[in-house]
Amino acid sequence: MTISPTPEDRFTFGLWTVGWTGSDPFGVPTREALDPVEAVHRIGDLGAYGVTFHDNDLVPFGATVTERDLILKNFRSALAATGLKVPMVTTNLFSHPVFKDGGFTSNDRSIRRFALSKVLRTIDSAAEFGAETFVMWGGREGSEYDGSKDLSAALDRMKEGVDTAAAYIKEKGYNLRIALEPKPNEPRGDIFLPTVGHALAFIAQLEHGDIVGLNPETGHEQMAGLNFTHGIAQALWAGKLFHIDLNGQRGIKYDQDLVFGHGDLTSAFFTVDLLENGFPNGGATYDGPRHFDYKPSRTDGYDGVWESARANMSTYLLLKERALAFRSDPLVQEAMATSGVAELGEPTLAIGETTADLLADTSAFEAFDADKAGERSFAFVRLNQLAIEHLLNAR
Ligand SMILES: [Mn+2]
Repeated sequence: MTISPTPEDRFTFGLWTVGWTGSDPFGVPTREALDPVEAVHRIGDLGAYGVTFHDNDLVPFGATVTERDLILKNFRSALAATGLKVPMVTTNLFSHPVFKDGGFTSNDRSIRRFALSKVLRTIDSAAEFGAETFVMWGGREGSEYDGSKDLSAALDRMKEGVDTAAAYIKEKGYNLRIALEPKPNEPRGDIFLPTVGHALAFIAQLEHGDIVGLNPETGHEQMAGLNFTHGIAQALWAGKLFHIDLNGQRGIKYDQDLVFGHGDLTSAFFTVDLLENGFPNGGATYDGPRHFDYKPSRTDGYDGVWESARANMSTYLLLKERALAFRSDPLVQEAMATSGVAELGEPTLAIGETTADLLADTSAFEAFDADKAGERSFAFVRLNQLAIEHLLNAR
């Protein structure tokens, strides 16, 4: 079964995804470079809603003003012809050798000033394209050797960089929010703000944290052995899921950037279940673009590039259909009730109940039969098997 996406599904792709030519630390590119104009037309034909980019995906590092203007003119024409939107823009602070020790946290102050200036210029560009999210992935912000960095100063400089960018957005009156993208390692041995949790704690320390949130990526959490669905759930709960990067990853290893669902499929099912159905007992929901940050395998030619772009969207829609069927199945609803899923939505204390009231409630303690309560079967395995059977379209 193939499901065809439409722009209403709000699927978006980075230019660097379908445009990845296959170069890796061990080999040269396996595909010719892709013109951004062709990329826009191709993903538009496949039913995508929008396209995203790093500044240098579009305008090469060091391009002249004339070159820049021509590239932007052609790109705008492609957007106009296809109707594709640009919901997110980001800055490349990692490819050029100048960023080998980071942008915001390089030990070299002149490089930090260059990086910050590059970010502010990209923010202007993002606003011109009508983007609502400005992603910051600090891939080079980190270290290999703990003695090479004053870690407190590095966090101060990271805070300075993000707060300065956020203050600039406010000063200009742009309709933009910043989304930090955590990653545990690669390319640096250890990257600062390695997980969703670290980033949320960092945002709480910012002066302009109100417009700073998260852009969690499936593979980045899974590289650290963490549960991606739990990560986006906590970001949602904190009101900080500003954007999302969907892809596939098979366990704790290098960043694979596989097609969404081609890694941990059960996890992908519950990710889509959360994004589409929300929390069982209500709460914050996500209504932003479904952005794919993947790499078409370097084993494949351009046939495989377009097949993989289509596969991301098709897999998402299949999982969406399966997740809707899962939640609407009366048997699943009964199993969820048996498992106490709704019960967790009830506050532990009654409305207006004090700690004194709780301590005075003998039924909660003195008369509470812990041994009996300990005998309850939560029947989580049955509930999960129902999820698996729905995932397999066996129900
Ligand atoms: Mn990745």
